Amino acid sequence: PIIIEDDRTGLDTETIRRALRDNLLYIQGKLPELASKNDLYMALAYTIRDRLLQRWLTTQQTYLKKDVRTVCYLSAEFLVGPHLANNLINLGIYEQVQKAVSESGLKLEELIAQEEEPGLGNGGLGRLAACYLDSLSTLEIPAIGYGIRYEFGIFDQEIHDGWQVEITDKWLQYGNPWEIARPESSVEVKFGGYTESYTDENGNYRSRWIPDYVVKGIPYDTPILGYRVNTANTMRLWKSEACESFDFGRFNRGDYYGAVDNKVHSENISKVLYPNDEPIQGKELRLEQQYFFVSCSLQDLIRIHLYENPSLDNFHQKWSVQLNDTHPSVGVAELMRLLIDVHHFDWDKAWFITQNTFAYTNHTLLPEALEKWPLSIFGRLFPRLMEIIYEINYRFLDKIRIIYPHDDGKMSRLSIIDESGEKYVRMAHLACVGSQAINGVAALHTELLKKDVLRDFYELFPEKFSNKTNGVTPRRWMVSSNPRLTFAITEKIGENWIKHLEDLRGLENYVDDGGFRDSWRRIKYDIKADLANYIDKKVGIKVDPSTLFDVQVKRIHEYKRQHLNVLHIVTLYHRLKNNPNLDITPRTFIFGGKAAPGYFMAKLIIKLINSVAEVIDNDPTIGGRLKVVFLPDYNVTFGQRVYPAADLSEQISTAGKEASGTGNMKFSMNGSLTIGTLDGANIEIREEVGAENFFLFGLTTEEVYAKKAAGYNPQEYYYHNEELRAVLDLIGSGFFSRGDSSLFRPLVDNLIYNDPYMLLADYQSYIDCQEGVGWAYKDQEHWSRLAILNVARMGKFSSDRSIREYCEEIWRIQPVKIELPD
Ligand code: 26Q
Repeated sequence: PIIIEDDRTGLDTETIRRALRDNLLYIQGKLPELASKNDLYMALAYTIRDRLLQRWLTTQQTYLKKDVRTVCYLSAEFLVGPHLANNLINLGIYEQVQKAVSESGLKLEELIAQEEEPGLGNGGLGRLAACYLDSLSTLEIPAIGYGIRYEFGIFDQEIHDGWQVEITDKWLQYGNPWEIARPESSVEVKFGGYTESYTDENGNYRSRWIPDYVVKGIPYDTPILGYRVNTANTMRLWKSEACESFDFGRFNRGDYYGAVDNKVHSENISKVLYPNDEPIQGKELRLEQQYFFVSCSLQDLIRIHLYENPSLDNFHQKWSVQLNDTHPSVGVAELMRLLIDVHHFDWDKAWFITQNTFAYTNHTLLPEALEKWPLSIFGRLFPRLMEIIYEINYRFLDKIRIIYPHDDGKMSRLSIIDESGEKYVRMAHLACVGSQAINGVAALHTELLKKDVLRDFYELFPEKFSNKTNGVTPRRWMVSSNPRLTFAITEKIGENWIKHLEDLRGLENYVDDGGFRDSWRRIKYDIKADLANYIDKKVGIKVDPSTLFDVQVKRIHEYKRQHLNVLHIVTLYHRLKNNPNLDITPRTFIFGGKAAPGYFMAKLIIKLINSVAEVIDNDPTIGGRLKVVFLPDYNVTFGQRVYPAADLSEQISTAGKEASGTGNMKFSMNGSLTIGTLDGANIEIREEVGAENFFLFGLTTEEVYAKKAAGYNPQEYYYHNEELRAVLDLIGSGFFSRGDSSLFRPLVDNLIYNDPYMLLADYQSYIDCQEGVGWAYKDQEHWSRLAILNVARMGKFSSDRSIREYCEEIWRIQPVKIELPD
């Protein structure tokens, strides 16, 4: 019998070929001869989406039928990256599609490159949420990710004359084939106005919120398919719209602009992602964004819950809601409001449900990066939530008074309201009080939380605290981004490691295999050559793939110390100028990263990198031994290109400042070695790969604290270290800025006179360590061994491991198998 597969679900090459032609004609409206690359991409994307839909709908139906316990991940950011390649890999149809596409005269890789990535996040925190969605689906855990469908994501970065220029990210301009709008599930969110109390028909006192305006939230759903399973969970992002497109009351009164104003403001809420990766003071719209998506999401959960359950009494038994940092922590007050005002629970029962529903992940140690909102703004936007927060705080402090009698310091330190000056709502305190679990994102980070930032809360409820070291998904960060390495590994140890990353251990058996090391090196070289071509195309700089590729890609921040890397580069340059025949290991320094648009020092660091790059590139005495490249517009797509091509990964933050870092894991998984401080997850990476396979330098957290306490004076280093002084003076003199000695003055002066991130204290240790790196690289056989061992020992850093820990220790949720109907 001839079996003809369905055009929407069939996975063989012939069916996919037919489906592609069909979608090109009927969705894009194009004949093959006139189709653009983007038309073909869209046709392919729809072809793949069709193949996700059956799995997605079956998954959702199974969840409903079985009434499962579900985790709900609330995050203001989801930096998912391009979908196409990952969906092909997870479906297991990459080769079939490759063949099917070839008849269009294009390569699959070109179509994959056509996809515009959704930049709905700033950096680590948003990307972590995306890795977690991948692992949740792969582990067959019932889950839903809720966030904001920003019309404009993180800005595109251009470099003009060495400076960062921000360009609007128009990711939706050609349409988004991966999402489905669900206007029938819209919800309404209140803002402003006032509260009043009333007596209901049963004689109960109640409060109600009479808002100033109401905004509509429309959900847009994207399927997140797991690796080689049928589970496809949902990422549900909310778009804001005005409730009525015109306010006819106002319109008829002749207030045309007033009528349109409301519409404009409502639509602004989901308009743009704030491009800051730390809180910004008092930006009202940001707070509206947070409440908007949290209220939409909780109302949505309640609606789903009541579809299957007679009441909300068991809400906490069916849902575990994870707060990705404090950005959604207003949810604690909002769930209380919904339970009390809308569903008529009494306080104690509502509080019990709320506390048992939420869990909170902290992602920062910088005290200045703890989110707080002026009471004046908070109370005006959410008058009813303000009352509820006061009540939560009142009852909380009542207990504290009993535990710590006469300790006013304790009371004011723990209070949800900061009353030390202008009054603020402390979002981390609200999250801690309203959650059943609190976690940090790396072992050191969690320890420091307990000792420092959240110390009083730890003393109060130690049982709530635990560590959940971050992880990243090997599907995107190895299989999809590094197919050559994936093939080489799988050839030796099979493909189980893709779902069980600990199995990479099996590679240790091949470190002594010279042939394997040889092919390992060849693969790395080829990938570096590809990157070299890309660099030439993008910025017109020729780099040599046989040089050591020394890479630092991440947001630009003083605590991440990209400028310490620059000090090393200038040191080498200075040495070569003094001694042109010096034997050094030729290096290519590659930087990438965006600066928050208002962060002057970060932008100056970008300018410095580009200025140093230009001078070195034009200096014939260097003869290509040093190259510096700043690649504009670092994003997920570029990350996938650069991690596999790196020899050396720069993880050089001041100890105690980087909560975890996740780029550190992506590099190491792709066979690059790390130079790093004892900070965040670096510590655990070093523990896993072995001290002898990690380039360690710098002060420890304790030493940083001790030095600060003893009165750190960077000038001592400046005056006592001749080479350091020469380097700083060179930068300060205008040598890299066409003689303009004022350009980098703020940066240099800040280091000499202030140096909050202790670059000068770590300088010599870093330089010496880098010298060791240079020597080690000269012994290629040795280097290859270290690289292979790094990959072999990265099992711990799969986000699958992180998610298993969350499931077992925080969410108490188990996998649910999804069976497709035949
Ligand atoms: C908050 C309020 C107002 C405006 C912006 C923000 C905001 C937005 C983004 C605050 C912080 C962020 C992002 C923080 C972040 O990315 N943190 C990183 O999280 C990673 C995942 O846990 C860690 O690996 C990094 O160490 C940490 O810096």
